[in-house]
Amino acid sequence: MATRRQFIRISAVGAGAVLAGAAGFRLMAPEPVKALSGSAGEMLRRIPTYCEVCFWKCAGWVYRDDKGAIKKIVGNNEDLNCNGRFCPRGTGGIGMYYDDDRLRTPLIRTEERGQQSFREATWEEAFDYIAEKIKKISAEHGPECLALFTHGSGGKYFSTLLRALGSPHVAAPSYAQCRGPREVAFQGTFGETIESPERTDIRDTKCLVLIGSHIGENMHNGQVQEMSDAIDKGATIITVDPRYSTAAGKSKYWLPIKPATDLALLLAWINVIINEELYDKPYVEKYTFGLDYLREHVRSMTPEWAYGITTIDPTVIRETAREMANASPAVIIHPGRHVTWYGDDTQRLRAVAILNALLGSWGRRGGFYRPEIFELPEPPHPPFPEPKRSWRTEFPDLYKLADSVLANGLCDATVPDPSRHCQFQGWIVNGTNLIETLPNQENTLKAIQALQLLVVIDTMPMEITGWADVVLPECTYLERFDDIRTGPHRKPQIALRAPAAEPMYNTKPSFWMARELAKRLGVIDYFPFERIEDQLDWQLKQAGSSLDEMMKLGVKTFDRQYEDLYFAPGEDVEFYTPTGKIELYSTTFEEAGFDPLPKYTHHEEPPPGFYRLNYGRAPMHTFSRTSNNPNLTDLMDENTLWVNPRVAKEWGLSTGQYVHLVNQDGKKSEFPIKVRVTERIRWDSVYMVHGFGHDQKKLRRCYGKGASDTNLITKVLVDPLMGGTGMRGNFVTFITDLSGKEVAS
Ligand SMILES: Nc1nc2c(c(=O)[nH]1)N[C@H]1C(S)=C(S)[C@@H](COP(=O)(O)OP(=O)(O)OC[C@H]3O[C@@H](n4cnc5c(=O)[nH]c(N)nc54)[C@H](O)[C@@H]3O)O[C@H]1N2
Ligand SMILES: Nc1nc2c(c(=O)[nH]1)N[C@H]1C(S)=C(S)[C@@H](COP(=O)(O)OP(=O)(O)OC[C@H]3O[C@@H](n4cnc5c(=O)[nH]c(N)nc54)[C@H](O)[C@@H]3O)O[C@H]1N2
Ligand code: SF4
Ligand SMILES: [Mo]
Repeated sequence: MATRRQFIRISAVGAGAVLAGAAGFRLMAPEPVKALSGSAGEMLRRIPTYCEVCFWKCAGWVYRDDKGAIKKIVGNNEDLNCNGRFCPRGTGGIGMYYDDDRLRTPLIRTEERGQQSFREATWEEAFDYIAEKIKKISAEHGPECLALFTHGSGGKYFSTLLRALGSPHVAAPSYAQCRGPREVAFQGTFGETIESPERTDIRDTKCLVLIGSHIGENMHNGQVQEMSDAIDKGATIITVDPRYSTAAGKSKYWLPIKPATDLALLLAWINVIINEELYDKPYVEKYTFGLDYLREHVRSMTPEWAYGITTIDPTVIRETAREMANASPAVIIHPGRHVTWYGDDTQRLRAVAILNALLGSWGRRGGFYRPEIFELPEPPHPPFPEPKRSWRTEFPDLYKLADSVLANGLCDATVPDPSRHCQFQGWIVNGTNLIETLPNQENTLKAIQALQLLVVIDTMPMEITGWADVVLPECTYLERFDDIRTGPHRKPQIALRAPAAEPMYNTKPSFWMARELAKRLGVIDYFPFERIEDQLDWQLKQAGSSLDEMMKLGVKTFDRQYEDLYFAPGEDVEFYTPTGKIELYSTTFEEAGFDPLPKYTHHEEPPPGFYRLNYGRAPMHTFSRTSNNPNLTDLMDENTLWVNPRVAKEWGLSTGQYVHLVNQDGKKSEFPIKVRVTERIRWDSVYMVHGFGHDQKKLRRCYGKGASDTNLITKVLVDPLMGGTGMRGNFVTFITDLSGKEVAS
């Protein structure tokens, strides 16, 4: 675009999209047909899938009737991620297919007399447009100036496309906006990462410590089930959270910590465990490096010291430390998942890792097991060209411990800066609503304005699509094949996703889109199979299965190939760290110029009259991807603002009343939010569920419902070790005087 991009509400587009039978698309016969009685006695057939409503990827069966209508979706009993049970979001996933606000046909941005709008386009037009722009960018700036942002299954194929073109820049928000710090911290300590699903052996644990990890609202399926089983078997749950979460309600101890002070609590626990000699001595002696340094480091970090910082009673700190030690080694100090909070997150998670190491839980039953993953061969293709530059070239001294591309890093490297040689020119965005996902929306928009090309592949007209030059409508996960799921677990397992219906409207799967672009860009060799079915069949046959077999089974479990699930007594274990030991003292961190032992640093506190903005998950929604889902909006259609009664009294707020919020930088919420007065949140914070407050009118069910936390996250506390974006350093206050027209509902 020569001119500045205008945000386009997709409602401007006529509704004349074609309902096309996609050429070349063939539904696999669901063989053998598992018959099941429908409500009117009709026969239903089942097709295997794995869920795309969140990234736990539970495997299940989709049932459709004789006329091809999708009726329901249930868990696959053999699946290790879900054990036959879907969560409410997964069950409601059918709503993604039936949502009549879905994207229907490719769109291209056009401009007439200064007014931009989308015009409906054919797939050929859309691909030609994109290919021409990509060729131009590659010729003028190098292919490295192309970036892919992706979250979800189809990203795999666009990643192949980008790497074939010569760009290494593939980023997922699930790293720098989510679990990156924990992976870096555990890698530095144990030489291995946690990954997803987490290797936590919750089902056999005797003590589970949750630090800002709210399993129960965080509905990651297998974990929730295992936690409930552990509780039934008498496990102690200790929850550290400024909010009385669902998990806190199931806990023996709830520690309502002052936000941003967790590192002090962790260090005090380490202090108690070392001083009272509660650690697993043979384990620590055999497997770890640096106990003496650690002992010296935490010497003054007593529970009394931590009390002054965290507001947690020293007696409780000692008691909970002893609870953990009593359960050792069947204890888990949970590494958490969305851990980008205050910018010292990697160090906080180092303390978590150290605590687990002292208690001997890594590699032990009821602690952390050794997962195995099924290695499925990739389809043969030429080697990827060696990129000449990477984002690292532009930021050589920053984020040295980052082991993945940073989504925010790519965004920063797109904002024009005369001191940089390489500036990103083209973005492909697949399955991530960057406007709501990356903190500091102003920065995201600055980057977007500097692009020559923005392609968005999505199923819904989300905020990000409004900024695209080309929108490519993907069919939902219920209408397509995708890569075989191979995630890590107690046993290696694979799962198939097959289409249960033909793509609605003029929508297509990512595999097909990426391949069509590859044809036009001269890199078709990287996509040796024309049809994804044939690729999957080839891959499965290499592994001793086949597409036919997987259509019948849905999931297939294999025997473990390598080590046992847990360390054998006295086993010699080589850890993938520089010392070959579990590093209580991290030589990797030291080498990179960072603290080898975690230090507590004080974080800014809310100014008078302001409250820390805290946010999290609701059991029936996933970020913004479900907020328009008809089945799930029935369960929850807006978020609320949790306010402590003391604060409510001071401000004269009552439950049900709408307020606006304004943050420390004067940024105001776009839509008002309903107050919920509750003791379940500390007086220094307010809380809301992430994923609401959409400003795309075409999202008819969720437009203007509730507030967006991202709107108010203008301050970002970046982790100097790996670039994670801490988002919990924002403070808000209330605007109670609403002019009636602002209230959305
Ligand atoms: N303010 C704030 N920011 C956050 C968080 C927070 O809690 N608060 N959480 C952070 C965390 S932990 C994470 S993991 C990230 C998650 O960030 P994202 O993964 O970006 O999450 P969503 O907002 O759900 O965006 C998913 C997008 O994918 C689209 N989509 C759904 N299904 C498909 C499909 O089959 N194909 C395609 N092509 N698109 C599809 C949806 O319509 C939506 O636009 O956000 C991070 N950012
Ligand atoms: N239903 C549902 N489940 C999901 C998702 C979803 O969208 N919906 N998303 C999935 C994804 S990608 C992720 S990453 C996970 C995220 O889930 P989690 O990692 O469990 O955590 P958050 O969503 O960040 O929840 C934050 C919790 O931390 C607390 N908290 C806030 N500040 C502090 C603090 O300073 N100290 C302490 N100790 N606690 C604090 C909050 O009160 C809240 O309870 O959930 C996964 N599961
Ligand atoms: S946890 Fe729920 S939403 Fe996530 S994959 Fe499993 S069933 Fe789907
Ligand atoms: Mo996440």
